[in-house]
Amino acid sequence: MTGEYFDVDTLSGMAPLRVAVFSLGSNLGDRFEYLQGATGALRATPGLKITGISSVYETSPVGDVEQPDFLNIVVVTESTLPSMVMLERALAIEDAFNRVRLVPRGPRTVDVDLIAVGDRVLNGEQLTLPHPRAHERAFVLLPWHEVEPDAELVGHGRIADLLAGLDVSGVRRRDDLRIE
Ligand code: PH2
Ligand code: MG
Ligand code: MG
Repeated sequence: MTGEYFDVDTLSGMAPLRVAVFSLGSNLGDRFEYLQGATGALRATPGLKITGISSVYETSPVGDVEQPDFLNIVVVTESTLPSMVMLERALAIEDAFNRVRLVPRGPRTVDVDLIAVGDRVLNGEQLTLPHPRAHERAFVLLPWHEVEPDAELVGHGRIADLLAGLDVSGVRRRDDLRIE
């Protein structure tokens, strides 16, 4: 057993209620429907309560892979679930929506990334918290900031301050779309 599976409060032994932040992205097929479906699957997760969903953003692809634009959203939740259980749920949702992994960081029907779980810091084999690239990704921070303007990304400070140093021109709000 690794430490990844144990994130109970060491003092009380109880599972703490924490804010867990997910970033969802799609750039293949019916992108909006994939985001809607994956959000519905998060909503149907026992022990996970959605407290906020960002607007939908049309975003230029970040990284070296040439690929179509993404739709991205951020879903903010509250949960007492261990982070690894949330990760496993995210991966199961990707599988359920026919995620295929042809190119690393390449096009996908739906990507469900666990960005942060409270102030948990973890460098596990399967899970790194917070997400190792979240602090430099406007397509994560801008939607997150819309839902939680005062949020902090543990180890990196306030997301508002992080955003001030980023180019956000590739992240465009789609006011014609809304995830339920
Ligand atoms: N995801 C990636 C790589 N690049 N670019 C945008 N705009 N949105 C994403 O969700 C995204 C990306 C790997 O997961
Ligand atoms: Mg990703
Ligand atoms: Mg991913």
